[in-house]
Amino acid sequence: MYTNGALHVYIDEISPIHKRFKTPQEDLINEKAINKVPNQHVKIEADKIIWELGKIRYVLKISKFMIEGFYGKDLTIIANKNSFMNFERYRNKNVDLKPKNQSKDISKPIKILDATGAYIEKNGNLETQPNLWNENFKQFNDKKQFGPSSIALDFTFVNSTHIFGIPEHADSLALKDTVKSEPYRLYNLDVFEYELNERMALYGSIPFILSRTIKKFSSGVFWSNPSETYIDINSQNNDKITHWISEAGVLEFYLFQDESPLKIIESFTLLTGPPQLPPLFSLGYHQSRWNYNSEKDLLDVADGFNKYQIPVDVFWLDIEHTPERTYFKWDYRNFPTPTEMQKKLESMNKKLVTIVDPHMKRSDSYFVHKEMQSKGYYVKTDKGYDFEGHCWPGSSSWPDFTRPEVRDYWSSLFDFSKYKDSTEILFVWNDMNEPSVFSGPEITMPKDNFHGNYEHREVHNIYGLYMQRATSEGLVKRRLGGYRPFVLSRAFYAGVQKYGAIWTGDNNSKWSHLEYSMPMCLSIAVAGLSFCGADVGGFFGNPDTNLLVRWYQLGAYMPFFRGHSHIETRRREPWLYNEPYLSQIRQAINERYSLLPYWYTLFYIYHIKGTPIIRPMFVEYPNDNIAADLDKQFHVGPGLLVAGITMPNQQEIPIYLPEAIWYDYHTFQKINENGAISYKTNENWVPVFIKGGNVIIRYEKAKMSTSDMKSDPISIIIVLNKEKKAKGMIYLDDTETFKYQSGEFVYAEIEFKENSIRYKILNQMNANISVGKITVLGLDFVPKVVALENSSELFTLGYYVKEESLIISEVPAKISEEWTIYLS
Ligand code: NBV
Repeated sequence: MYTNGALHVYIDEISPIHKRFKTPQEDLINEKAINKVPNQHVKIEADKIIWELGKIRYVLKISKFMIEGFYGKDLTIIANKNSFMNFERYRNKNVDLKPKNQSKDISKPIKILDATGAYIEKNGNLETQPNLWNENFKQFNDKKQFGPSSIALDFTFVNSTHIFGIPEHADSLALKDTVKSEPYRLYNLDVFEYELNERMALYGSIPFILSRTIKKFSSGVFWSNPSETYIDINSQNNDKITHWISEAGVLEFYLFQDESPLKIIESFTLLTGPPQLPPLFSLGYHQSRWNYNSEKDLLDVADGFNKYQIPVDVFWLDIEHTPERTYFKWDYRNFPTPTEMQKKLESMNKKLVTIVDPHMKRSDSYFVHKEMQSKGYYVKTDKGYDFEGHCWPGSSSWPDFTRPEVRDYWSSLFDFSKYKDSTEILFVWNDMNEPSVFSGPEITMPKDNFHGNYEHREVHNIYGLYMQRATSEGLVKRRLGGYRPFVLSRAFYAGVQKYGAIWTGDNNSKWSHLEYSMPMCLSIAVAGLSFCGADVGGFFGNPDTNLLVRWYQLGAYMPFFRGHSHIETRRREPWLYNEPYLSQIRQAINERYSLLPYWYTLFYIYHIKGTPIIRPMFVEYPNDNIAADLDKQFHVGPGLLVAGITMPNQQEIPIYLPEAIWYDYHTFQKINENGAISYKTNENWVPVFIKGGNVIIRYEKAKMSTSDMKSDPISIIIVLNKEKKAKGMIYLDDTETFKYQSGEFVYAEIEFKENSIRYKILNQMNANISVGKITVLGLDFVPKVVALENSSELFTLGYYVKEESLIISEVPAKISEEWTIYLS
């Protein structure tokens, strides 16, 4: 048991015929975030082992192998209550099944030892049991060289109203019963034009479930297994019974119990983290398309953003920028001077992202292929040859990212000397890393391929994570450890928050896909990764202007904000649309840029505490039964509530505002109702509310990129709650290096109470950034004097009162100094 309240359970065969794959502890678990509880917290009784820490207790009943988790007196989670535990031991083909001294008469039942080690009676010819040692699927044959090796277990969430997690599925946030439908499947796949409202597998997998109970406390389970996994869900009485079945690997899981869902998300996020603190530019707007066709095309687009005064930080180049999809190289016919192109972008304070996929073209003139081939770094077939499959470049092979030496080699490819014409402003996008293999079963890698001694089936879901990790390490190494990386990945697994962002893949230009981008990213955020977004506008198809504008407005409130589209779609640069659409898109992006100080601070808190940035309603309001069902509105940090507009021409939308004081973020109007309300929409924005008790920090004016704004004054909006109090944080650093790790950052608390605003520094750095305008909403008196006190003097400030807000326009204070403002 760990001091964060988690119980780690790991079961393997004692002397197996083959060693099973167990994700190396150091690859998955942040040893620094956890400590084992000392021995005095562990008691051993006759048939029991008990672990106890504060309110959290786990009891293992040894003979039944059943673990009960208690929070105080309440039972919250039970492992193996239904005895679904299954551990198919490796066996030699036909040997265990051949009964000794038994009649050869196959019409009589015979006793056999099954793979779980139990004797069972069976009829028939056992040597021809179908699919155990060989399975055909369409034109594919899975050799299953090691035979069956599945594992299974049930977890019962006691008194649970809802369970959440196990992304990635294009489905509701709350998980559904699967009694009458397919189970949830976790198997990283490149799915063409995925359907909504489905439990089928998508690009990423995080085997983590969180339960919401009738009371406030909560429990969770992390099933640490990267092989194909199915989860069945059955609600019975007040419980949710989940049955987990994985095809291979060891039986390893972590149980969690804590006082709230938020705490469990934090524990899981740190356990498999910590989340990366991204460079600030990556929180800006990203403009992408498959493909910007040439240097000129890309630079024209960059100029367009300037000309039309639309902020953007990053331009993206998809597969067509390479010669025949050989990554780390440029198609010099269309991109003759990539370094010059990047210099121009740099002079505009912009960045570039290029795509680097895992399929390596098998061509003798491709240096990466030659090196990987000669070093033996590719995934192998069962015969020990390099696996060859078909993908974008034609015949391809795939690096075995599960091996540390292959990851080291891969990361060395990002060195400026190897990745020719890449510069310091170039960052990376890892697509197709499920991995997608056009010629493979289900468009992925055959399960009977080999990674060292392990079959691909054992490591499938973690392959993409290892690739993103190697890429991210490469970006750090190329600048000698000084600068933070940015890597977007399509495939993911538990722990992805350490390496970068993900997006929801190839969505469609439909209102329903805009709608599902919310539950999809929220579910991923519950499972530890907040840095998520969907292709704004939809990847396939052409959105009409109404849909595109609404998507920008919502996308601006998603952690990863990128417009992207398929090669066959019409161009979508914002200025290709008439007014008012162009202005509306600009306004949405401006809104994102003005809130960057708030976003960046949330990312810092996420980085140190694991607190999710986008939060489902049930996380913020664990006791509110209505909130538990909502997934089309969500919190960004504690202070903002955002609702997507998911249908065309909606004049009013239903919104649920839990008990609190709320203000409309755009108009600063107080909302005089609570509960389920119908809210009048505005064509210029989606509804955003500020919750009383919070402080929102922002820039008054958006500029053309994050770096153009990083020294600008920061305005403070204080929204009082019923007690006339509010609190918020601010975090600032140099936005791109690792110097914050040695203390070079400002972290401060802004608190309103007893009619004064106190700015208290928790960590200091010299930063010449001023405090901008201060707005206080919800004051119940008009002050006669407003005075500011800093370390040396006390002076009065000018202010005015407008409707219900007090505004102090000029505040002679700095973000890096302590000060207090008194209202009297
Ligand atoms: O590299 C091309 C696309 C990319 O634009 C998209 O974002 C990825 O999800 N890629 C998939 C491959 C082909 C998609 C049909």
